[in-house]
Amino acid sequence: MFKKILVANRGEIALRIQRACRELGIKAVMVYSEADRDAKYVKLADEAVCIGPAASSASYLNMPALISAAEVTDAEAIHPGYGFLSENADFAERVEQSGFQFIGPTAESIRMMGDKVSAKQAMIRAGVPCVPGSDGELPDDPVLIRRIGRTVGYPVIIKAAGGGGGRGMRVVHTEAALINAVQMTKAEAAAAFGNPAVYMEKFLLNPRHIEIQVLADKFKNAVYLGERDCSMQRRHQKVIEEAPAPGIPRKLIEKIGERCAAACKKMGYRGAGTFEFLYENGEFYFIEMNTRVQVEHPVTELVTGIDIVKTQILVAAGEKLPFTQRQIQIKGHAIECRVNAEDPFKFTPSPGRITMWHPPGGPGVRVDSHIYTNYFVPPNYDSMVGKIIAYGDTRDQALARMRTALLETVVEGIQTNIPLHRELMIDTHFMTGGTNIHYLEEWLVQRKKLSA
Ligand code: MV4
Repeated sequence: MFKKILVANRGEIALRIQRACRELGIKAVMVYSEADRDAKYVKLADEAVCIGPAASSASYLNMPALISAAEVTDAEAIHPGYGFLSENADFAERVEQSGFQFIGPTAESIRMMGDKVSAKQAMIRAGVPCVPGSDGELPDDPVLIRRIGRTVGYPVIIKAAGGGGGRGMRVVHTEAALINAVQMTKAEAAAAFGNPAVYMEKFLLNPRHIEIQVLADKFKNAVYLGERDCSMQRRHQKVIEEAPAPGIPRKLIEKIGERCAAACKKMGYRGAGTFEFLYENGEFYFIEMNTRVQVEHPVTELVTGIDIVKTQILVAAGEKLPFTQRQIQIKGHAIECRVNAEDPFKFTPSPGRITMWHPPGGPGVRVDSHIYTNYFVPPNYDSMVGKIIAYGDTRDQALARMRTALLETVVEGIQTNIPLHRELMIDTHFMTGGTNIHYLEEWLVQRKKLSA
């Protein structure tokens, strides 16, 4: 096992990884920018290294600074967390070439999944169901593009191979608009991602976003840890996640989960990963794979009892997965509310000093956050300052515990979206479960009209 790991991230996930290291008896080296000097996990650290100024480009995205920090502290491995360099294949490669273990998949896997065209082709080969479409990069010839459009059927969506997470996409409703839309998306993709390749898919009108968590080791063992429903999102930012997904037959989840685990084995995938699907009319359609630990991993941890971050570290160190598929059982229900430092109506960021913080507690309540009373939320980074996760035997119990947790929570000095969460936890449609990817944005439109 590693003796020392460098945590190449900030905020709640840096604290989460530090906690996993402590549990494993591993020393964690924390890195911080000048804006994060006073971070809780820096104060708590055995060792901490300043890697540069506040701007992410100069600190958390600064590969030489991170690798130097690992060198001077004698760390053996680097955990990238999520965001920043977590899905950067060049970083994974440089980490390994410098003699450190990258806690994540191989650079080759990251590269393959980072290119959405090659990711989809790998899934088709592995028998994972995908959205019907061009099944590869679109050709240049307009005649061929129109032919694909007719086969797929309108509406279609044009997506950039280098995109993902909602970046570089365009919906097309008619053949008349197709060629122009393809050219526009290609030009934007070339500028944004340095790769003009685009592909086509049938545009699904009212899907849910369901994702499957996987874990794999270096010996081609792979398991799935059930699913998460991440349909409650605004502008491609998830707001609430839960596990299991309400109303989806267990048998169907098992079938798709087995396919995901089989795909991992076939690809030689290792570490934690997430297969993202759209779910509509009882069918799953793969869209993308994430090769990192995700923000919403706690809901899966609570319903499986498996520590995903700890397992990431174990498998990176060359240990076998400590459980088989048969040993993984989904028990109870978990819901996560992301707490953002933002205006709960306008969604403008609200950084600044937290003058008071009372976290919630009690049975089935977990808080993953690095904030504290007198902590200053820097304006330089993502506005998420933590997560409140509620667990219960049933979804109704998890919801009841979440309502109590949100009622108990006090954050003063900055604005947060906690009032929004309080409203959503008593919304009848959300309470029923199974709302689609458009629900939250439609709900926000109605709320705005009612308040006017
Ligand atoms: C789609 C889609 C409908 N049909 N693909 C947006 C984020 C990126 N991961 C993929 N996205 C979508 N792809 C097809 N063929 C609708 C979306 C989409 C979406 C997906 C998941 C969660 C929220 C979303 C919000 C708007 C659109």
